[in-house]
Amino acid sequence: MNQALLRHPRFVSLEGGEGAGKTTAINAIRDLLRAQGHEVVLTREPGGTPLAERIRGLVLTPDAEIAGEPLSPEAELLLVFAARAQHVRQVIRPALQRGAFVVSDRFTDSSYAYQGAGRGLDPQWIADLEKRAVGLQPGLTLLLDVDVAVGRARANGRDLWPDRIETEQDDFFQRVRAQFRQRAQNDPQRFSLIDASQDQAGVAAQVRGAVSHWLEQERVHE
Ligand code: Z5A
Repeated sequence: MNQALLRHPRFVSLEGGEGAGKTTAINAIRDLLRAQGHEVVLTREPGGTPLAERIRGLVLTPDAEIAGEPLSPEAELLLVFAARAQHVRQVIRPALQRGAFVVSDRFTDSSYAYQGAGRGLDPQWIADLEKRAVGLQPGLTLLLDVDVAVGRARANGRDLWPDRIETEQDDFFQRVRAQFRQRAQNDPQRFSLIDASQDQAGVAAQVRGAVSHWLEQERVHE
């Protein structure tokens, strides 16, 4: 089995805590790339294929509503990777192979943050799954970083019931945020840190700037 981790130049991911504003950001990227004549595939995780969306339902539906038994952290990790294995093979790789850009609302960095730092699972296990089941990394990851309380207040402002993960306490989300920031610091070539405390127009402007800069750099290296 091929265990190499390929970083693809037309694959972009968005990461961050809840309420960071990924929806605004993803639309800004789509508009920018389409204006330059590119095919753009927008997708999300967990999910992105019919089967992976069903797995998303298992991961995010509150325990009591699914089977009345708690989902263990280990099962949660394997479910998000099962969804990702499908997503990569059914959607992401075929799109990249035909020359499209793929923009994903979350990817493997979320597993390091939520299942690794949040749930306390061994990051080496996640790294093994990433190599064996995924084999692909984004060329650019935009980390939308915002204070946990601000992001949660924005998310709670919507008229939606919290999902299984959103019912966690603040210390869980502080560990998630710290892990995202650490990963961005460790890999400045792939990550672009976006100050998501600004208003939506300000966040969209930063996102467009980061993507344009990255496209310029890619052209230089072509
Ligand atoms: N998860 C995992 O555990 N492991 C994994 O490997 C993966 C995921 C891939 C689903 O993700 C959950 O899956 C997620 C991690 C876990 N759980 N949590 N928590 P999701 O992306 O579907 O869920 P989310 O991150 O919670 O989405 P979100 O709250 O919708 O965040 P967002 O997409 O970044 O926010 P938004 O929809 O763009 O905006 C939220 C609200 O804030 C909305 O009312 C906006 O109008 C408002 N907003 C947005 N930006 C601003 C600004 N700049 N100012 C003011 N108000 C704003």
